[in-house]
Amino acid sequence: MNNDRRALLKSAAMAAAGSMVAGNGSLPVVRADQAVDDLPTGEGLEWNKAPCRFCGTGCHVQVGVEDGRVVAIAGDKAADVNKGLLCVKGYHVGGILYGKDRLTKPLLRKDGELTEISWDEAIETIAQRIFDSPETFAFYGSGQWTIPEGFAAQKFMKGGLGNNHIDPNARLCMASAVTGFLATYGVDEPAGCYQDLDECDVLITWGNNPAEMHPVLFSRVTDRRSRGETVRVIDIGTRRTRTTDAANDYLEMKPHGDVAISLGIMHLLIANDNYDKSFVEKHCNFRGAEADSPTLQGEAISEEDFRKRIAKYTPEHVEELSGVPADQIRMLGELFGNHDIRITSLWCMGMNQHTMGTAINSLVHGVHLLSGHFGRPGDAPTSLTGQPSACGTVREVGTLSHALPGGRVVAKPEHRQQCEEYWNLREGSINAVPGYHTVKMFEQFTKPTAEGGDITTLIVQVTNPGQTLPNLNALFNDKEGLKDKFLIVSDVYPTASTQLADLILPAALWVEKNGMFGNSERRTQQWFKMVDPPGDARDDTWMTIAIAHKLFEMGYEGMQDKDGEFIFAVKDDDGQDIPIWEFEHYYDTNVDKHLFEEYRQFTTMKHKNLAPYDEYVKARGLRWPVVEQEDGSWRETRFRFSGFDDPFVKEGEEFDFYHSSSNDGRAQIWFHEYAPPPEMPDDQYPMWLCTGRVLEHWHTGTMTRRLAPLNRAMPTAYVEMHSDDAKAANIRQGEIVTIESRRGVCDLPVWIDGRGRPPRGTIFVPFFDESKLINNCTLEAFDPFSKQPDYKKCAVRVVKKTTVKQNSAKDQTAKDKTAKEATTAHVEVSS
Ligand SMILES: Nc1nc2c(c(=O)[nH]1)N[C@H]1C(S)=C(S)[C@@H](COP(=O)(O)OP(=O)(O)OC[C@H]3O[C@@H](n4cnc5c(=O)[nH]c(N)nc54)[C@H](O)[C@@H]3O)O[C@H]1N2
Ligand SMILES: Nc1nc2c(c(=O)[nH]1)N[C@H]1C(S)=C(S)[C@@H](COP(=O)(O)OP(=O)(O)OC[C@H]3O[C@@H](n4cnc5c(=O)[nH]c(N)nc54)[C@H](O)[C@@H]3O)O[C@H]1N2
Ligand code: SF4
Ligand SMILES: [Mo]
Repeated sequence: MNNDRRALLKSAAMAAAGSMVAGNGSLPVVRADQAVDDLPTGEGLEWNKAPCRFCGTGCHVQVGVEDGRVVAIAGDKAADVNKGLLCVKGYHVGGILYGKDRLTKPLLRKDGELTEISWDEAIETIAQRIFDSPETFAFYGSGQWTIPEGFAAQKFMKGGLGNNHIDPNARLCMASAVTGFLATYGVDEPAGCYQDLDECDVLITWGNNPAEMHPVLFSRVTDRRSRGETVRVIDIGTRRTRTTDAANDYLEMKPHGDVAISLGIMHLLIANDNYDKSFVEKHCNFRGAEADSPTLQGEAISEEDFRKRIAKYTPEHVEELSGVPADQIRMLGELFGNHDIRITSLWCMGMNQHTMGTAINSLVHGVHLLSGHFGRPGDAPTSLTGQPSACGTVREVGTLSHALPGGRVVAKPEHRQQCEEYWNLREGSINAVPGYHTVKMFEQFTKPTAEGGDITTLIVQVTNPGQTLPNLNALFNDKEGLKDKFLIVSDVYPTASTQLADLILPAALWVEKNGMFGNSERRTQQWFKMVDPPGDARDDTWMTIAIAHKLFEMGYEGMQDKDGEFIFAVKDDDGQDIPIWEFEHYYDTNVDKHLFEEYRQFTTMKHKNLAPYDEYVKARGLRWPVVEQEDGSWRETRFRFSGFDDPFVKEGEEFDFYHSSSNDGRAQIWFHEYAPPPEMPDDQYPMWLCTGRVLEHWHTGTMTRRLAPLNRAMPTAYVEMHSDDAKAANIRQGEIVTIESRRGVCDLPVWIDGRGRPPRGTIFVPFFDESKLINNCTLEAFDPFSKQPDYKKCAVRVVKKTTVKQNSAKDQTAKDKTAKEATTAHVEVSS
């Protein structure tokens, strides 16, 4: 590729960023093929495929590498997910490798100062702490782990240490989606796929904002309009967003209004007798929560009982609970009652970060089942994943504290036994008691040991809890000063988490290593290492294996299998160990491939069958279940449980919920009673606080804030406010105000009539800005089944800065920390 073309490609991406930030409703998508119609090689430039590092959409990019550096990014036209399109983050993804302050050396805190140490010392320090107290060690991981990274951590903890204290940030993200799927279908993950968006007549977004959070996916819908197709978008939310701008209808609800709305739709389907009787008779049961100690399975209830319970959710009652006018509820009821159209529902954090998360997920599935809007292309209840591999790594590999690979759980003896067999471990190696979920893990870590805080060493990989846990003052900042607690953080940049770390491990990032991700539509994707990591940065999988091997050398029994072999042993053709625990030899073989082939065995029990590694090398991802055909080729599945596409549906059946929790091939239509949010505005804290994201930044901004165009486009967090609320409090545009909750404070500039527009009584704050930690204020209350906390609603007050008084010493610490971080937050580099 000559320099002109490269410049053109780059300027197209810049222009894209520019046009994006100008906002005014334009869609955050540019076409790769407007910049490049082919991707020439030669002159040392080589292209290779990789999934984008960012969101769960799972776009594929083509990465151009020259002289050992990533120099260009293009959308991948061969990829079914994005067909050559990328959003601004995707176009700039290559630049994330080149921030000036990449971590390049292990750093140990000695007398308060971070000091460079060797990898040997780092690995030894960690292994010794684990050796001394294996049961008080915990692993906090990520939906941004690659599949092999998660699998290695899982095997190390649950297989090697017999310790189930491993949980990922996806607990904060997808846990309620998982419990919703389990409660409804007996097995996790969506039945439909992205093709539903090409075929639906109506798209309902339930409190999510795909125009900014899944931009390329959302453009599949808006593009249809520009082709002259009709698709009606109905946005239900607690604030107006860019998705609202693209919607035909906007239904503004109160927090938890979604529960009432879904009950209201089901009420109408029954009352108007236009639910899908044949689908329900053949394929569904009714389910309700037990009166005492409810479980995820619940209990069977009769249709009659369901009708009685739902009777009170009339459109008028739903209006009272949700704030959405009764007529709009009737409109939704009529749409779902119409079997001639196809309806797809999408949701994400609004429904998952919810203390009724399991309930609302089940209810929306129930709306689709009861109305029969299920399992035909375009008719789908679809939970979107946020992170690039929350599905592939967390849900499928099972890196949650209660889970084992392939849909197994630690509590079931036969599941433990199967894993012990696949891993060739001694019987009884795997602990039957679930470990700590995320909130509990950090509670136990930040509580003094003498007071029962029984997690003393915590390793964090590919996540930034110092910024993203709820109620940071309690769950993270309390670690300060606890001498016997040891925090290890593996990251690529200095972060809010490395601030309190005792040991920092520099990690390889994205195409600096081999990897695999699994996206929102069950699609498993693979990429190869393309460039070297900077300095001494190393792969996260290598770190886990090196710690395991150190323990093996120290004689820790769990690191040997039944035959005395190292649990991560890889042999060469002569049966000799390849010393993959030594980084010089880590790429002597493809460790990812070994781990993936081992993992693949686990996936058939729940019919999440994966193909051999080499099939993913060839493809732009394959959607499981992937089964081998008679001719030896591998076939993916688009529509699960539907007889026309799913190979596991019984011959001749139209639908088959083959992992039904009632063991009869049926899905469960749940009834749950509406309940209000756990904390509501009152006299003292009169406003709702909602938190979330913006298009330009990825979560805590560690990567995107180091990309000059993105950082310039969105340089600071802010608080979105309604102009009448601002007027009433005499607050001006841009003025700095203090947000106070019962848990902490955060100072932010005010944005009136900004990109998102909350109604009166609600404010919204994005959490990407390390210098403005809104999670000082958020609530850690969680759903009883999923243990996922609710970041979407709590009670706050907005105080003009001049009148604020410090109300506790802890708030002062938090503010000091914030001030300190401000100096590291605005690192700008050019990509
Ligand atoms: N640009 C960008 N894209 C991303 C990410 C990113 O950081 N940046 N992160 C990715 C990840 S991990 C995730 S999880 C997704 C998140 O994607 P989304 O869920 O789409 O986005 P959020 O901004 O977290 O959600 C904010 C919305 O929650 C809704 N909400 C508030 N209360 C309620 C309620 O009671 N019920 C319902 N139903 N809705 C409510 C509000 O309407 C509000 O607009 O984005 C993914 N994509
Ligand atoms: N207020 C509020 N808080 C929230 C949410 C919300 O809606 N509101 N949403 C929650 C949700 S849904 C999510 S998913 C979480 C996300 O929360 P986090 O996962 O904590 O946020 P990230 O910024 O994605 O953190 C990833 C970290 O990994 C580093 N990193 C990147 N690549 C690598 C790698 O290859 N190896 C290693 N070792 N490190 C790497 C990045 O620099 C970054 O520091 O936030 C949760 N917190
Ligand atoms: S939509 Fe998501 S996966 Fe696609 S380019 Fe944008 S950030 Fe990457
Ligand atoms: Mo997430």
